[in-house]
Amino acid sequence: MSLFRKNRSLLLASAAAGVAVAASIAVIGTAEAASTLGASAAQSGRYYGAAIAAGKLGDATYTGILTREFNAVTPENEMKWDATEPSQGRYTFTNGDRILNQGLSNGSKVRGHALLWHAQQPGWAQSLSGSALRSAAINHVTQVATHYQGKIYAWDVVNEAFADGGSGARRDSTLQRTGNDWIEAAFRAARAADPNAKLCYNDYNTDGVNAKSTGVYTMVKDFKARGVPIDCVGFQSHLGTGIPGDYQANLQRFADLGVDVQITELDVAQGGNQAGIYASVTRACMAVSRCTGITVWGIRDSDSWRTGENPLLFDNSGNKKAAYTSVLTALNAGGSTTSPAPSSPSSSPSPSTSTSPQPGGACSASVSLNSWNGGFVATVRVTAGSAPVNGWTVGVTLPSGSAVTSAWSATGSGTAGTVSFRNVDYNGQLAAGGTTEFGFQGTGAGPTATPNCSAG
Ligand code: 9MR
Repeated sequence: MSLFRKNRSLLLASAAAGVAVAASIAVIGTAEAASTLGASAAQSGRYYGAAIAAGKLGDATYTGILTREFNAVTPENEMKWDATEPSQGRYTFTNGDRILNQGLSNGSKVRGHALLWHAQQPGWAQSLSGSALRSAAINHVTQVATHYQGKIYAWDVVNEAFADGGSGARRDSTLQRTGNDWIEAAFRAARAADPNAKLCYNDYNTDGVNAKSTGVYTMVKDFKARGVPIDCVGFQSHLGTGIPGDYQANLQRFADLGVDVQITELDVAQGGNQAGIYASVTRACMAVSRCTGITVWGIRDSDSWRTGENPLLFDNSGNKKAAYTSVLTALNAGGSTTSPAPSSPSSSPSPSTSTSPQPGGACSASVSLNSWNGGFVATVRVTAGSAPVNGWTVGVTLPSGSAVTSAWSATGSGTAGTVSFRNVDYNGQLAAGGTTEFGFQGTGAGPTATPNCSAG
C-alpha cells in the first residue's frame, strides 16, 4: 500500500517539475508492478488465495503454481463436517492439517471452510434433529475451531443458510429447524474456541443486491446491533457469463455495517468475457477498503468442480490464461487501503499474549502464541508510537532448543536465540498509532519474553 502511494506521489512530483511524464510512468509502472497474484494483492494489504485439495499436493505443477502465486489457501473439502467428524465424537484432521501446514509453511493465510453447512454432513448427523442435532453441531464447532485455534485467519462458521429466490428467508434445513438462533449459537461457540480467527458468514447468489443478499444483510446488521460475534461476510461469486452491476455496491453496503468482506469461491464461466469479469471482481474488491482478499475456487481449469466450464485462471497444463493477466493488472493498479480498526473479538484472552509498552519508543510489539507439543505459531503485532514509523525491526528471543522455520510479512534474520524480523516493502510505513502484523512458525517452544521493537 505504502509503496504504491509513495510512487504515485513521486509521479506527481515529476509531473509538477515538468520532467518527461510519459517516461516516468513507464519506469515507475514497471518498477512497482508485482509479478504474482499474492505479492500484488499484498501491496494493498490484501491476500489472493486458492481453494486446494490435499490429494493434489503431490502434483508438482499444482504446488508449483500454488506456492508461486497465492498467499492464502482454503481447503476445498478437508475441513467440512463429513471430513472432520466422520463418526460422532471421532475427529480426523489429517487432511485438514495437510492443507493448514501447506499454507502456513508458505507464509499464507488459511481460511477455514466450513464449520456448519446443511450439505456434506456425515451420515450420523443427517439422522439427528432437534436438541440432539443442536448440541452435536455446537460441539462440532467447538472441537474443530479448538483444534485449529490460533492458526486460521478466517472461518466460514456457517455456510449457505439462506434460501434462493425472492423470500430473503432462511433455508429450510434440519439445522434451521433446531431454532432460528442456531447461527448465532455457532458464531458464539467459534469465538469462544478461537478468539483470534475472523468469523465469517458465507453464501452464494449474494453477489449483487437482491432478496437473498438483503436477507443476509439484515442478519448481519442484527448481529452487530446485538453483539453477536461476526467479523466478515464471504461472497462466493460462482459467476456465469455476467456480473451484477451493483457487485461493488453490495460489498460496500456490508462493509458499512462494520464487517470485512471477502470474495471466497470465485470462478467465472469461460463462455463470455471471462477476463473482463475477473477484472471487474478484482477492481470491486480493490475499491472497497474492507475487502480483505479474494479466493479462487481451484487452480487449473482441470481442478475445478465446474467440469467443462474452464472457469479458473490457469489452463489444464498450468499456463496463465488471459483472465490471469487481467487480475494481475487490476491488482497492480492498487486500490482503497484504509485499514479498518482491528476487530477485538474476544472477551477471553488469546492463548498467551505479552505486550511491551516501550516507553518513549517509536514502536512496540506484542506477540500472540499458539503452541503445541513440539511447535508453535507466533503472531506479532507491531504498533507505531505517537509518530509515524518508516521501517521497523522486531527482536524476539527464543528459548534454547527452539528454531524459526518460516516467517510471513517480515524478513527474519537468524533462526535461534535472538532472532530479528525486519518489515517487508508493503508494511514498513505505519501512521502514528498504526499497526501491522507479521508471523513466524517454529519448532520447540515459542518465545516467552516480550519482543522489542525499534523504528527506522
Ligand atoms: O468444490 C467442492 C466439491 O469438490 C465438492 O464435491 C462439493 C460438495 O458439495 O463442494 C464443493 O465446494 C462448494 C463449497 O464447499 C461451498 N460452496 C459451493 C462450492 C461448490 O459446490
